[in-house]
Amino acid sequence: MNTKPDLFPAPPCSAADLPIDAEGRIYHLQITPEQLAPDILLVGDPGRAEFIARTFLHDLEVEREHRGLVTATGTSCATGGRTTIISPLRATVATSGMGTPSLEIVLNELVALCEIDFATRTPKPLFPRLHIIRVGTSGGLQASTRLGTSIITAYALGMDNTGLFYETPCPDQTCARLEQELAQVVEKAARPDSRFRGKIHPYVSRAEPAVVRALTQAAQELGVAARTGLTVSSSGFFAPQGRDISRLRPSTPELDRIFSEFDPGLDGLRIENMEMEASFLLHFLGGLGHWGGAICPVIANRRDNTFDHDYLTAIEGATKTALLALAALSTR
Ligand code: R1P
Repeated sequence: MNTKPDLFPAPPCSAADLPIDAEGRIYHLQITPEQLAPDILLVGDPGRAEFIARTFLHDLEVEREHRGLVTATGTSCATGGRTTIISPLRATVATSGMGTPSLEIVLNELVALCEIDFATRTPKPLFPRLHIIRVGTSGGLQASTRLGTSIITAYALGMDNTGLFYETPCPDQTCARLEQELAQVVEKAARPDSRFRGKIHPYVSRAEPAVVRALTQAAQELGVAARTGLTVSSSGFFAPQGRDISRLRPSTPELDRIFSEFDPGLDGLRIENMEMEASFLLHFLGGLGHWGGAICPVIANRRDNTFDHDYLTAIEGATKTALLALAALSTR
């Protein structure tokens, strides 16, 4: 893959812009370019990354932990499921941490490991396309969604502002239309006296359609309960997701209800879930020509106020689905 031939030759990245240690490892993830596989599972929780590495990968080439970020590369040979056995897939599992600020660090480093020649600190003329699927937890926004159902993201609505720092063209007309409509919805939802009314500007990103198809097919093959829909990525867990537990008033209350009632006008697709990372993942990867997707089981339903503390089975199902999808997408 070579996405930017017109920008060559590019100047080397400085040591301050791209910190690399004496062993040739990138600063936060502490792995070398050779230790990254182009097929990647990305999870928020470092414990989940360790669990996936232990349970689904063998012949580990590397397993690092630095600043709460776990990164491991190994081989996945079977997704389990009913009858589906896949041929060995070299895969990396990495942690994003919680929220887009941490994810922004991790994604930039994953892409740099893929695209930059660490010896010269300049872009490689050729590099493989990355396939990165987020396996996360989320809150369901539709009352009909049972706890444990995996939501496959078609579009993400970015209520964070991390994506606004990266210029990318709108991937399609749907993104452009939704951005306009959501700006009005969010402004209207703000308290009339809020000093922040009109200052929250959502951006909309699209999952790579081939990844959505691969995840949907994999879930069907494995018998994993899944729904496709839109995902709201919030800038926090409490007020940004409509929760009101502190003594400060939320500037924009009831965002969970407002998003659950919004009709995106997409053949019956609804806003299905809320989490904190899909927006930037899809925005950043889409702009670079890498492929991104997200599958996030619903562990709380915000419409009927239920919560499932025991969501490991749902995470296992989503992980197997993501690995099977990666195997189908892989250009090995
Ligand atoms: C909040 O509890 C965290 O859980 C969700 C949110 O996006 C946020 O990161 O995802 P993970 O379970 O992948 O961390």
